Amino acid sequence: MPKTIHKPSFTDQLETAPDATRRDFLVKMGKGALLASLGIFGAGCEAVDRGLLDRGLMPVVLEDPQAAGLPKPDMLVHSAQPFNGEFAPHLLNDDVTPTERHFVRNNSGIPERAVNKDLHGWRLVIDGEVHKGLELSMDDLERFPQITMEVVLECAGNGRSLFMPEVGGTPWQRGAVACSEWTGVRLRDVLQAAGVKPSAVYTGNYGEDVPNDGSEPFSRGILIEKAMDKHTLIALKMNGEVLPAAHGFPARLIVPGWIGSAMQKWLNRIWIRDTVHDSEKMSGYAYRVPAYPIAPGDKPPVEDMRIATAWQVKSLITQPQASLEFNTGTPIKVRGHAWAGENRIDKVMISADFGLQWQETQLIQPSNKYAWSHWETELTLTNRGYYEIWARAYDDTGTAQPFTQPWNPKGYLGNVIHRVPVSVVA
Ligand SMILES: Nc1nc2c(c(=O)[nH]1)N[C@H]1C(S)=C(S)[C@@H](COP(=O)(O)O)O[C@H]1N2
Ligand SMILES: [Mo]
Repeated sequence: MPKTIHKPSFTDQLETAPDATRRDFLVKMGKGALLASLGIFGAGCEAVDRGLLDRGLMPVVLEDPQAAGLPKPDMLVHSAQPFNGEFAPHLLNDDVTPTERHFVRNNSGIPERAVNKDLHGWRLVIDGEVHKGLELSMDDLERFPQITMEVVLECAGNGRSLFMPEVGGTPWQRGAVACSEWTGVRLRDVLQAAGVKPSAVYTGNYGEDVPNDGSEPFSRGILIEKAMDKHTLIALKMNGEVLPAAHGFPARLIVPGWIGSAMQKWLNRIWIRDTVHDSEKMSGYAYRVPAYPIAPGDKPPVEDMRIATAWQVKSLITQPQASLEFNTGTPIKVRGHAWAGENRIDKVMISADFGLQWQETQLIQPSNKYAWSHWETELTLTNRGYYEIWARAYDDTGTAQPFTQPWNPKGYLGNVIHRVPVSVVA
């Protein structure tokens, strides 16, 4: 466990407040009075207003999604507390995903700081295996060169609802993926300013969100080589705007090609470690997959589990929308995206006859290796009936998407081909 930053939360004590939610309670008492009543600060509570909370105490975390502008319009909401929601594939047709169409995946509440866009007292701490520990303010970060990149961000559990037998966890369909434009500083530049010691192996990433059940805060890490890759960012902006509350204000990691959980939101500490990060979310079955293929439903021993890192080749059909009806002979525009973790997309094929015949689509190259590629084609169906449009992407290593979903206990890294049903009438 890290040393100073994650002390037990005073939010636990608030749970005992009679007949009031924590927010109501805070509003009624005022933050200062509340903290004083808990004996956290003495007479004065200016410490709160001066933003000293982050050093020893957890900030209050909001459980009210509306305060953070959630849910977004047309969102399929899986849970409100913590907030998790995605969009249907046909709503993800944009080349660059607008912020209001980016899925949201939270393990706990959204920090109040993020909702209030409050930078007071916020620092990004870099410590551990570095020559010089850093505590960077937003001004400090803004002085580093700023990089802008479109990057696919996809939850490791995207497609989980397609696993058979069923697995636990948020039942994501296909929409826990997006490709927005992220702006920020290279993590490498910041780590070089701190001076990474040769003993560095891994990062341990921390954020300001705290589970209210007393469990360990969500923390994951990445290999030091990935942290030093020039494409790995500490993002300060999304689609040209300051990070929205739900997406990690004031700073988050963007780790291109890797699963979304590597992209810590509400970032406030990067602990450089001389060992693989061993937080709860790096251990056991969390974000880990079997080292070898297993029979659906089997649970391999924990020592056979490996940390999930990069995504494999995948595609999404964003047009047409599922279950539309077309007339015979009318050309149907078929369109979508494809991406392949740290590899490039080579081609995307579609079939409308359950895989007997395939048609190559026109591929539009992405703006960079980590943005998604777009593809499109036209399909003409001359006979009435029920059809499924299948899309299958191939990457530049010759790997293609599977026709049936390889199984793992937590439903991670699902990349089975996308099938969109349509009917054709005379
Ligand atoms: N601090 C913090 N960072 C986090 C999470 C979280 O719960 N807390 N969720 C992670 C997971 S599992 C995913 S998939 C992405 C989702 O990012 P988004 O909500 O911006 O789409 O954020 C990651 N970063
Ligand atoms: Mo995730």
